[in-house]
Amino acid sequence: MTAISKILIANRGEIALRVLRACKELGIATVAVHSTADANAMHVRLADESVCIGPPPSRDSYLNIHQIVAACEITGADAVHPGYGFLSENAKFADILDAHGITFIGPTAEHIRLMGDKITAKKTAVELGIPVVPGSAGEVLPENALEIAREIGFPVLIKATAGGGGRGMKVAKSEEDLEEAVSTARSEALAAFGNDAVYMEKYLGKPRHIEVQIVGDGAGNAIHLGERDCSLQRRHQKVWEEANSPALNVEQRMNIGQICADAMKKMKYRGAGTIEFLYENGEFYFIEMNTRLQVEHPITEAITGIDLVHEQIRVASGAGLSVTQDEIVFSGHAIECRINAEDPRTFVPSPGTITHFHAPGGLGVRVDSGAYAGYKIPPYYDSLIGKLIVHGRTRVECMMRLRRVLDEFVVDGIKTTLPLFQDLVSNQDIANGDYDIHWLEKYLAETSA
Ligand code: MV4
Repeated sequence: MTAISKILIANRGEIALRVLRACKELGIATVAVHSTADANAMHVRLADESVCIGPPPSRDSYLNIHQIVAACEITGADAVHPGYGFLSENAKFADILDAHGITFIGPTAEHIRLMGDKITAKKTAVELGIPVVPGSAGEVLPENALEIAREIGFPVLIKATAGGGGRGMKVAKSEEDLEEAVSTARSEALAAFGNDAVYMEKYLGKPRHIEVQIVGDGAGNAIHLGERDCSLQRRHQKVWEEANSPALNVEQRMNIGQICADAMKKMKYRGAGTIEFLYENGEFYFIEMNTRLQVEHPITEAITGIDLVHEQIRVASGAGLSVTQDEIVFSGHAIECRINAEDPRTFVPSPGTITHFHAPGGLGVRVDSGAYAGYKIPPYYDSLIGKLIVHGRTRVECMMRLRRVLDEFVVDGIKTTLPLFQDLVSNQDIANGDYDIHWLEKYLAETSA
């Protein structure tokens, strides 16, 4: 056991606040770090201490490892929670903290590296008994591409091994497209990640994106907390997420969950993680694993009653998980809407000052946000200003509650994605749970003026 008494939160916005709340409930002191642009942010005001770590650009502040380690030394923080994004999946950061005797609240650097390389991640998944998308055994070189593609069968998808989140992906519908798809994927991968290695998969045409939440204790015990359906995305940005997936029954949920938990036990995974699948015609196909807490974790918390940040802190300190798989009860349905400071149709960012702000309330409603009336959204960071999470005993109740809650939510002075959710909550396909990963982009194209 390495007791944790003070946590530095290496993040900003709603997730910094989210982590801070968990620390307070556990009686752990908190240190906020912030850029000069965030001096008036809620995460800074609510933390026990704060340290300014640099100018507005992320690379000079929230991504500046030297400044963050210095802030730990100055304040005597014995652990760092990285939130999501920024340094949350940076293995070098985990190594550096380790070298300084500071606990990284997350997986081992080795596991972050393993899953960061998508070819290695897929090989590991196969070894651990997780079903994967049929594809190349490893890296695909231009001279071997045609032979491998013929084996897999067209259409195929070329992906960057250093990629993830959709960057550097190219579809080849037939042999004629292949050479160009491979060469553009390689040059885009090189430009984006400094690594031109690519691999190949069977292209799935109309899948859903379903991901399984797991937590491991690092000593061979692990649990799953069911799945989330994150199919409603635009340009690889999730917009609306739900737990459970409208597409799965209890048996399917417990089956895929058990496969993931068993895999995490085998690798002695420590921390929270998400195993991402494409789901088509009743089959799951692993694509990637995220070795961090995800934005949409609150919908899992809503249906399980388990605080995932509490669990992360427990396992980082060696205290183990607070629950066994048998004790986890899945209850009802939850939906998250990401409230972005963006035009609700074009998604063009809309930074500026929030003039009025009123968050909805009532049974089954959670709002995670650092926004307030008078808050000036800086233009330097992502546009997520809050998350609305609604829970109901059934999906129908959840949707009815969401409709009510969206009418109550007031954010004035800037554009937000709230009007989009008012449209979606009244849509028949959404009501039926009848959507795949392409649904939202098609809907936006069809309904644009
Ligand atoms: C795929 C796919 C179809 N077939 N892989 C996009 C992001 C990255 N995490 C994986 N992605 C995809 N991989 C195969 N073999 C389609 C996508 C994809 C996608 C996946 C999840 C959510 C939204 C998406 C939007 C477009 C493409």
